[in-house]
Amino acid sequence: MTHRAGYVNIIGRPNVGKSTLVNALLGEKLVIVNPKAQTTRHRIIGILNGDEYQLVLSDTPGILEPVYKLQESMMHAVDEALRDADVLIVMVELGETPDNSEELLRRARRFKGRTLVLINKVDLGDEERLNTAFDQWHDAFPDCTVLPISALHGLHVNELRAKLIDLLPPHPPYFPKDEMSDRDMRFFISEMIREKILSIYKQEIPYSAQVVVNSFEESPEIVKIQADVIVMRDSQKGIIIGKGGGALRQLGTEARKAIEKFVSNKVFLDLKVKVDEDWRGDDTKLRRYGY
Ligand SMILES: Nc1nc2c(ncn2[C@@H]2O[C@H](COP(=O)(O)OP(=O)(O)OP(=O)(O)O)[C@@H](O)[C@H]2O)c(=O)[nH]1
Ligand SMILES: [Mg+2]
Repeated sequence: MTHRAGYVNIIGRPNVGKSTLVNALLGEKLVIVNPKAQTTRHRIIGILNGDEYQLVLSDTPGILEPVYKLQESMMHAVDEALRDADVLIVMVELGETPDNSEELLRRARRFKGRTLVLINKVDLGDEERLNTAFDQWHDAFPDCTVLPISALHGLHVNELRAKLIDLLPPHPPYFPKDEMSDRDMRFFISEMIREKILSIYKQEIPYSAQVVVNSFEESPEIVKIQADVIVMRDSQKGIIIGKGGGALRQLGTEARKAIEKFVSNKVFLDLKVKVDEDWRGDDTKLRRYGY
């Protein structure tokens, strides 16, 4: 049999469940997920390997009107995913209408290949709402398949995976067949720490913070990690640390537990908090941090 491989790239507004779907299709938690919008900041590739196929999934940041430079870089990641997709998944959530998703429509319509429109979070509505959504999205994308799913509850995810594998063109693998992502361990560790920042801190803090893993030393007994949490202002540093260091301790403990699960080993995590003024508005700084 000929080998099949291709890029299935997922775009959609913030918080509709793109990253949840990537994890569900992979059958493993690779990318971070959070109820707050703008969780994903990069294009992240997740790879599903079979004997005769390689499904390359791209998770992307949610589509928005960029206000600061970091968000501009996030939209570049979306546009890059539009350029190399074999199959495009346009993900929307129940309740979202084509009228309030202009930016998404504009981008999706630029793509000329096979497009699937997924209506996610159908577990949150009844049949009537789903029918309305189905009609609206079908009208907006008359030539595309529209499918209802629940990425979180696994509804129609197996059927979708089979369909995507079916759509892959004949092609040799793009990545070594034992790889699950294009990103390295340090990236995923920094993301796990950022995920805890998203869940522990309120308001602007998660949007002003980023994480750099400076060292990662692995031995059979323990993994030693040193990472910096970088914020934009002194006042934010104070909030990250918290009264008597309590918030930072909580962050360190929760992040360490998540990383231990990921690396299946004991972890010693040393977290420092630093200020790098307006890092998310400065091109040079963004590049240095990998955006
Ligand atoms: N009820 C319900 N919630 C879901 C479903 N899929 C995802 N969610 C939730 O929606 C929230 C956002 O999920 P993410 O996967 O982080 O969304 P995203 O599109 O990657 O978001 P950004 O990275 O911010 O663009 C999380 O709280 C998920 O648990 C679903 O099928 N049903
Ligand atoms: Mg995401």
